[in-house]
Amino acid sequence: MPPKKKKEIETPPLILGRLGTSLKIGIVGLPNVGKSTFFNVLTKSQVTAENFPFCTIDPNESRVPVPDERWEFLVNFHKPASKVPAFLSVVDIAGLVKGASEGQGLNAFLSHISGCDAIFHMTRAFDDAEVVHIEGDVNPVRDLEIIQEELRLKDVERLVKRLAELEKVYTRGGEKKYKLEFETLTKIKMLLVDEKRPVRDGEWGSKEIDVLNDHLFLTSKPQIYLVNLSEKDYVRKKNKWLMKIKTWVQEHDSSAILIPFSGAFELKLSELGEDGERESYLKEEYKDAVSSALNKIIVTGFKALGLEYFFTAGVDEVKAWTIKKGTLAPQAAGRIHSDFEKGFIMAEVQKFADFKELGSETAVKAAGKYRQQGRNYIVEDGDIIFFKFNTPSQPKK
Ligand SMILES: Nc1nc2c(ncn2[C@@H]2O[C@H](COP(=O)(O)OP(=O)(O)O)[C@@H](O)[C@H]2O)c(=O)[nH]1
Ligand SMILES: [Mg+2]
Repeated sequence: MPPKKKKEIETPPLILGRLGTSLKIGIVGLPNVGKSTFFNVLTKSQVTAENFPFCTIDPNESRVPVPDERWEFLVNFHKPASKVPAFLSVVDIAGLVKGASEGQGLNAFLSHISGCDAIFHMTRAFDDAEVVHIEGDVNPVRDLEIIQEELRLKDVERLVKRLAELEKVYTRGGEKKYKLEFETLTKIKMLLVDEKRPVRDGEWGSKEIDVLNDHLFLTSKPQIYLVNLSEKDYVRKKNKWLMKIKTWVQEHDSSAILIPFSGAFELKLSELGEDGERESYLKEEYKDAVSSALNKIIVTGFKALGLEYFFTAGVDEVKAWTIKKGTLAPQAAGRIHSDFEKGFIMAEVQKFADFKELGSETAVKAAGKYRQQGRNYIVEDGDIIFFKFNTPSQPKK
């Protein structure tokens, strides 16, 4: 058999951040803002609800199922033997204190953040005399500044060190190989050091993104701002800091999402039983006007990692397969098995909305909406896919 000709495949646009799909989001903030409480609630409520034994990776890291009505629908439809949702990996990072970037406090904080691909930046807007505030009083805007500055200083430290190394290489005639890195880092230096702004504020070409992805600066990581309110404030949707925090985020991270929540309220909900206790509490206490913010937080975190998923669905299994946004069909198939990618023939795709509306695969086919897609198809979030492939041992027909 002659070797198969490799067809040119379009490469998806470069994305800022780590490759692959095993990405994590870390909870970052000052001590005593409610990070561990939130982490435990997330882990507990989501994990015990579905009983996925493999969720807890270590005491500080957990895989939390990503809630999705489409997945629920498919599970209810097929009643499969095995059901696997998508997961968000969340890391509870110990509180960052002022001076951490200088090695005061623990540098481990920062290396843990380095290991994460996005950040839940948690800030405390609840008053509680019982809970000591590390800076003396509640002031979430100041706290945002403190964390932001520590992250920036850590980036500066790393940047300056690397630039010094590059300068040495330069004097030994290594200009060519390191030109792009040197120029990109010099540009970053202007931003980080001269303008005191985060890396995410820069505009980067695809070659520069290549360099950035070798360094993965802390201030280039997407952040979601979680504002921890008292139950009372969360319920009445009012808090004197909220507007100020919004303004700060607007000015410092304009495309970022801010989510108010209440650790105390979520904790209370998580302690209520599964069998309707939670629902009746919300109904009796709040006439269903208030609900948990956890689902929104998980989904937003997952998206911030640049991840999405497609489904495979049948009576054996309904499963969400996590991919990077912009993944081509053969690589998506490769998530299931490498043979699927090597022997890729086509992806048979149904849109979830069509499946739900029309009620069955047969109906989707009859409506002409069951599509056969080739190697250049970019998989979309929520696609229901059946891959056709040649197994390597099978002679090609
Ligand atoms: N009033 C109130 N206390 C909270 C809340 N979340 C956490 N705490 C308390 O604040 C303290 C520190 O919480 P923890 O989650 O360990 O904070 P971390 O240091 O950011 O991980 C504990 O005593 C918690 O019980 C909250 O939403 N409201
Ligand atoms: Mg903690």
